Amino acid sequence: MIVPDRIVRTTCPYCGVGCQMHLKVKDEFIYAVEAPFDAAPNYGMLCVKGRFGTDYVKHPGRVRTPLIRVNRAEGRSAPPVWREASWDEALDLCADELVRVTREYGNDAIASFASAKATNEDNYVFQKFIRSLMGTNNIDHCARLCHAGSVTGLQLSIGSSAMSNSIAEMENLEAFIVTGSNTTETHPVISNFLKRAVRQNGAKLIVIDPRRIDMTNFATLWLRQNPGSDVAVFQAMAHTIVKEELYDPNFIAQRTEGFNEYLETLESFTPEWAEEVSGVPAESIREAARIYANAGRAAIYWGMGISQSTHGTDNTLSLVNLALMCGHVGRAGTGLNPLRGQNNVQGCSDSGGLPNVYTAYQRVDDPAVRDLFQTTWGVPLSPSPGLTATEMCDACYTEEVRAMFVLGENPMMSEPNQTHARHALEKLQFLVCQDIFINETGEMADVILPATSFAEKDGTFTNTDRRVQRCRAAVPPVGNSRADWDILSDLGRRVEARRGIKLSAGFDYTHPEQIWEEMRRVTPDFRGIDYARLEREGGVHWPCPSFDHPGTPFLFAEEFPRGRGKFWAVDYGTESEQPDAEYPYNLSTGRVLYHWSGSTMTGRSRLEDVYPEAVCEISPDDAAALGLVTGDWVNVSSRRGTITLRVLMTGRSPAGTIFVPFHFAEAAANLLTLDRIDERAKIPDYKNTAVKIEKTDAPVGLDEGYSDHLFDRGAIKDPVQIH
Ligand SMILES: Nc1nc2c(c(=O)[nH]1)N[C@H]1C(S)=C(S)[C@@H](COP(=O)(O)OP(=O)(O)OC[C@H]3O[C@@H](n4cnc5c(=O)[nH]c(N)nc54)[C@H](O)[C@@H]3O)O[C@H]1N2
Ligand SMILES: Nc1nc2c(c(=O)[nH]1)N[C@H]1C(S)=C(S)[C@@H](COP(=O)(O)OP(=O)(O)OC[C@H]3O[C@@H](n4cnc5c(=O)[nH]c(N)nc54)[C@H](O)[C@@H]3O)O[C@H]1N2
Ligand code: SF4
Ligand SMILES: [Mo]
Repeated sequence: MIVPDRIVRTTCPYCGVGCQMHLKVKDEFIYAVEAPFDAAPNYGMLCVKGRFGTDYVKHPGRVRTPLIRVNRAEGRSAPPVWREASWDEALDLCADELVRVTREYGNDAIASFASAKATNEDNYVFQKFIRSLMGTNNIDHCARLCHAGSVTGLQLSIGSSAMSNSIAEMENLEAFIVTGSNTTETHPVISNFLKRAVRQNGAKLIVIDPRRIDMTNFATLWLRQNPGSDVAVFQAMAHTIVKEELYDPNFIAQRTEGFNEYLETLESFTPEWAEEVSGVPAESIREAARIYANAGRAAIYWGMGISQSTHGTDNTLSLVNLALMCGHVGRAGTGLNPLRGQNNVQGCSDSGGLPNVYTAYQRVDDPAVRDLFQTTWGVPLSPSPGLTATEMCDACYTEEVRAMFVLGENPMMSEPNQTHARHALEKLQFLVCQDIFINETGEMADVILPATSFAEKDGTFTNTDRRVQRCRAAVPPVGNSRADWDILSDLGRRVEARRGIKLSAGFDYTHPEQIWEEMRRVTPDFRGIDYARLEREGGVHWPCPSFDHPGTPFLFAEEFPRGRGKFWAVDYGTESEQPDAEYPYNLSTGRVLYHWSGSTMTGRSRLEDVYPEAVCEISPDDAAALGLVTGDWVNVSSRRGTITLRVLMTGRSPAGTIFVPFHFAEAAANLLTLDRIDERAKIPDYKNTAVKIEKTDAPVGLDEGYSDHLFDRGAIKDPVQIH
């Protein structure tokens, strides 16, 4: 029995649930991870990633010292040759190059990705660096590829995009919809609360998803719509609610606007019409509408199946319309809940990692707000919103952007149409990546700045229900790595010197708590949260304007940030790439339980042994038509590229649609996807790509049998059951 040297309470570095964990440390090594039973939000539960997936912290591949590329002349896509450098040399090079680019091409020639993996404090310092010293608002992060469709829809209709209700309310739900969220695999601990609501409290669950995901096993009703046909289903539900007068006239009168205009646009969206478009029987649509509308309290939870679409904004608006007409928002057990993905994607946005806003969504183009930040920091700031992540990629290609700073992200795995993204980044004059590993984007960089991981630094993360929680150092940094905020502060001081300026609140931080205190000063919504309170209470839900305020587990009790909730007319239509004679199948991409995004972290953990290889999930009918069985190798091709991987026959996939996780560099789904975007949200469509499938031979030199447990030849499997 090992006796730990210490047990450190911290927050999981993977998903937005924000599970509290105890890291058990012996000889500066995390040998076990457990969860406190008495602490929200997870009350003792952890999923496989939290419990077994944090060993990447000590992986030999961690970057231990700054690296400078020596074979620049060969181009960014040549395999990198690095030399080790001192912090002074690496940071001076970054400062020189970034300042040079602003002088030669203007401030907006700099673009940057903030990090949904780094802390609030890290991201605050980063956006302050970009805005105050680079003079541009060109900062964005993976939220653009994620909940941008949800955010845009929610902003238009209610003026706020955060999840409106808390995790704690989930167990007591009466009825709820889960749509476009494979909750069991992507928010596993939340899925347990949702399943408990069904099993223990008899809550009614409606799952609306083209794939037979695990949540369907708990559903009262499962609507299996054709991919991309959500608007038709939700509008037809609204049609039913209106025709059967199931709506809430008081809520509509007191809290909303535009209902009558909306009604006029709804006439043609009958359930029978929706059945033709979506394949969901009209009667099931009516039943779903009745369950949702008749419940005293009903909530909606959604994920990427709604947001990541060329009509992600419309998908969201049509969900919001349902909640507004039934009055299912603003009370416990109701709400509009986009489940946030990354551990700190909520926090990165809250800390100003977006092109149009400073902390807590205070707009850069609002003179009063800008004045506050100019006065605090002591430097003039740009009033024009910056480029979004997807626009940055194009701007690199057209050479409007010449230098890029990537903090803890991996666009070379996560952006759509990878070949285009590669060509774009190849054109940069200077690329710096600050990460704990050299990921696929780092391989193209000029400089790598080694950051410490979550287990080696202090700070705060904000989870999906807006709960600010502490991240605490448990083990010393590997090699010469430094905390993100510390590296960025050092760089900030060097750029100040080069520009001959000194900010009034500059970059002299010695502890993240000082950064949080500055954030608090400029952000009314955070004023009631400080480190001492987080120590006492474990976590606080923002908005929290003062120390005697309890925090806000559910939003919009009195009114919406935009005043009244607005009904929006939505049209059914799609810009998605549709299957045709040449590319007859639809490719849907997404996640599996055991891996994280580009698998930079999980691929360097024990989880890699469980799930070492990409799979192409295909329905047994499609497999039969193509003469395939589980374990066969196929080439999957779109108009943009080809990947080679093995087939897994499963009843999860609907006929005509295959599913490939985007985690694996050797069969990168984003070589196939298309960079066409939703015009309002600028989000790409990761769920619809036209592809063809051809049987092929096993790649030469493959280590035979290393992942046979995934591919039980010929079997029809449920991938959740793979161990
Ligand atoms: N294990 C693991 N967990 C993760 C992550 C990870 O990489 N690995 N990433 C995190 C991040 S960043 C995020 S954003 C979340 C994402 O969490 P999810 O949104 O749950 O993740 P996806 O795998 O993209 O699943 C999207 C769901 O949408 C469904 N879908 C596909 N097409 C359609 C459609 O047309 N309409 C509807 N309604 N549904 C559709 C898919 O069948 C799937 O069930 O997960 C987070 N959690
Ligand atoms: N085909 C397809 N593509 C997708 C999606 C999809 O569903 N399908 N989903 C999209 C979505 S929702 C998202 S959110 C994006 C995710 O895309 P990204 O955010 O680009 O992906 P990650 O792999 O999570 O990148 C996190 C990086 O942070 C590093 N890191 C971890 N901890 C730290 C730290 O403390 N400090 C620093 N500096 N670095 C750290 C990791 O090593 C890793 O390199 O992918 C998008 N792309
Ligand atoms: S559910 Fe999310 S936060 Fe909790 S242990 Fe799993 S990955 Fe970590
Ligand atoms: Mo995400």
